[in-house]
Amino acid sequence: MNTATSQIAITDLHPSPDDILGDVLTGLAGNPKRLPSKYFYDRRGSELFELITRQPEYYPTRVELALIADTGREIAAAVGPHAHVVEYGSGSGRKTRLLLDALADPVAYTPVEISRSALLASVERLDREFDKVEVLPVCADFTQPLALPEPANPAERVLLFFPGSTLGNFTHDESVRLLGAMRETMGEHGSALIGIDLQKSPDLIVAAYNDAAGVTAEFTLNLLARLNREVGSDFDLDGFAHRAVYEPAVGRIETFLDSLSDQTVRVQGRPFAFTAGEAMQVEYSHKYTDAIFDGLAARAGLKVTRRWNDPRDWFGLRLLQRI
Ligand code: AVJ
Repeated sequence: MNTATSQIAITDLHPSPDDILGDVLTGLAGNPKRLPSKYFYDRRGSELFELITRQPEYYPTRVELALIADTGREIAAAVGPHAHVVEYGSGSGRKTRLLLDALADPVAYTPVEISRSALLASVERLDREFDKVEVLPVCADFTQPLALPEPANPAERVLLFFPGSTLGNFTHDESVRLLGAMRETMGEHGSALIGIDLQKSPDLIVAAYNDAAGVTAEFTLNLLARLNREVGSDFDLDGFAHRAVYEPAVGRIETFLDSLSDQTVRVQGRPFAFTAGEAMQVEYSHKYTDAIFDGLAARAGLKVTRRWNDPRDWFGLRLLQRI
């Protein structure tokens, strides 16, 4: 179904709304307690994430932007002309702009995003900047396979774009399911360009998730503020502390909110007891080696056909096709 908003039509695939209360109750009932990181991105959370990308310690965004700028010609040659570019999630648009500028005559651009407001905010500027690219936003859950809208000028191929190492927030099993959904959506001759944060010196990784200005800590704690508003919980934001550690054996950042005292949190009357020092797990950010990433791709029926890294091998872009 199409909903006209200014001049851009949104294809609304009616994703089932997030069951935020159910997810919170399930997560708090677990041992250890957990909260899903997908709920970080309310309005303030998205603002704080943008601020994180400007912290000196948070290298992924800067390095990936430079990598796309430096390898744009090679990416364009590998992808081929007349692509329908489909972006998973809608970011600030900076990476999209670089990619669309580099590609040979892209015919259409489709951001896929579960939040209608984030979707609209991301497309209006791009639509004005690229008058030869048809903008066809889709409101959908990108972890599921999806039917893409048909551009007015037929595309020769689909290019799925999943930057930011957002894949890293998913466990390996979840990633295989997501890559499998991408395989369905890309079609027989399609491909996917995925940004992955690479394993490197743990000090660099730990610093990126513990910036000196405390923006990441505020970002993590904002989850509690959001839940207090949206599910009627009574988390005391001064009663918890952000802690992000790198586990080299599994290759991931694990972020926790640690309870600073014995305390009881109520969610719509239901009590959840925290002991002093108890860690509630709130986010994973997986870091990859080629062996790990290629293995996930293979389990999803995909192969890596091109790889580009920045000069220090901090961050990579991978082009995937069906096996
Ligand atoms: C937006 C998911 C890629 O995991 O690096 C940044 C989110 N969390 N600092 C990441 C995040 C803490 C970010 N991603």
